[in-house]
Amino acid sequence: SDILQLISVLPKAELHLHIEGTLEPELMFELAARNNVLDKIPYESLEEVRAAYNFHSLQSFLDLYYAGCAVLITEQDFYELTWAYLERAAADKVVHTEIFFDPQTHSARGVPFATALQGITRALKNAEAKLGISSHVIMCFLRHLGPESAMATLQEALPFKEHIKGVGLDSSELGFPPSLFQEVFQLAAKEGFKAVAHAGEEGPAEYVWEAVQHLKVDRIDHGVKSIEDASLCAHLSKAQTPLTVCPLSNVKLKVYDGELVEKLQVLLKQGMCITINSDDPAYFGGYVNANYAFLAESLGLDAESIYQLHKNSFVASFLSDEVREKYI
Ligand code: ES4
Ligand code: ZN
Repeated sequence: SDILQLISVLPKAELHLHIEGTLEPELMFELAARNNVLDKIPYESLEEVRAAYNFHSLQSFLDLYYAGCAVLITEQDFYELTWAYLERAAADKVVHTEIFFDPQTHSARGVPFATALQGITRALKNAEAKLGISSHVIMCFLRHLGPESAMATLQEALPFKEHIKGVGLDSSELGFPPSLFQEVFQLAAKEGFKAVAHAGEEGPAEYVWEAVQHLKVDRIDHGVKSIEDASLCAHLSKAQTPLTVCPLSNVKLKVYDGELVEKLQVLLKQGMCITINSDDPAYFGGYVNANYAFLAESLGLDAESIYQLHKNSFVASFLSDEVREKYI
C-alpha cells in the first residue's frame, strides 16, 4: 500500500535497540560453533530456537536473551553482530542509530568491557563510511544487579567516555524502581553522559515519574504504562520528553492489549513525542520498518502520522542540532 511504501522510503533514526537483541538464530549457531560453546545454548536446531521465542512476560524473554549472549566472546563476534544489524538497518532506511549494549552481561562471563565496546564501535565506524549510517552508543545498567554493580560499571566505562554517548537502565523492571539508581545517574550526568531509562514497560506509571524526577532522563524507553496516568501524560507532552515505543516487543511480551495501542494514537495526535523502534528485533519478529508497519496496520495510521513519527525520531535523538536540522 501507499503507507507501507512511505514507511520504506522515509529516512529514520532508531533510538531503542539492544545490540544483543539483534542476534539472529543463524549467527547464534555460527558463533557457538566457532567458539566451541554449542553446549552453552539450550537448542539443537534453528527450528527449536524459533519455537522457543514464545514469551508471556518480560522475564520469560530475558532468560533466553541472556542465554543467547553466551556465544558472544571475541571482539570479532561483537563486530559481526553489530555489522549484521547495521546492514538490516540500512535496508530499512535507518540513517542514524543509537544502540544499547549491556556491559554487565558480558563482564559477568569474563568478556572485558573493552572487547565488547571495541567490536561494536568498529562496526559502527565502518557503517558510517560504507552505509552512511551515523550512530551513538548507550551503555545500559542491568537493574536486577542493583545500584552498586551499576556504579562499578560506570567507573569502568569512564576511560572509554569518548565512545559512549549516554547511560540507560534495562532488564527486569518490577521490584527495581528507577529511584534506586539516582546516585549512579547523578554521577553519569556530572561526567557528561545523556540519560535514558526503561520505565513503564511492565512497571507502573509511577516508575516513569521516578525516571523523570530522580534520574532526570532525556527520554523514556517504552513508557507505555504512562497512558494510565493522565497527569503524567500531560507532563510528558508539555516537557516534550520522548517515549521510545517498541510495538512488536510490547505485543510479544504481552505488555499491553489493543486498547492501549489506540490510546497511543491519541497521545501522538495530542503532540507527545512518540518514536517507533525495534528493541530486540531477532526475538520479536521484525526490524524497525516492521514496527512502523504493524502500528500503521493496527491503527490505520495516515501518512501525516507516519511522517510525524519519522520526524520525532530525529527530534528525540542525541544528534547535534545542526545535523538534526537536515532531517526534519
Ligand atoms: C529488554 Cl524489551 C527489554 N526490556 C528490558 N530490558 C531489556 N533488555 C533487552 N531487552
Ligand atoms: Zn528495550
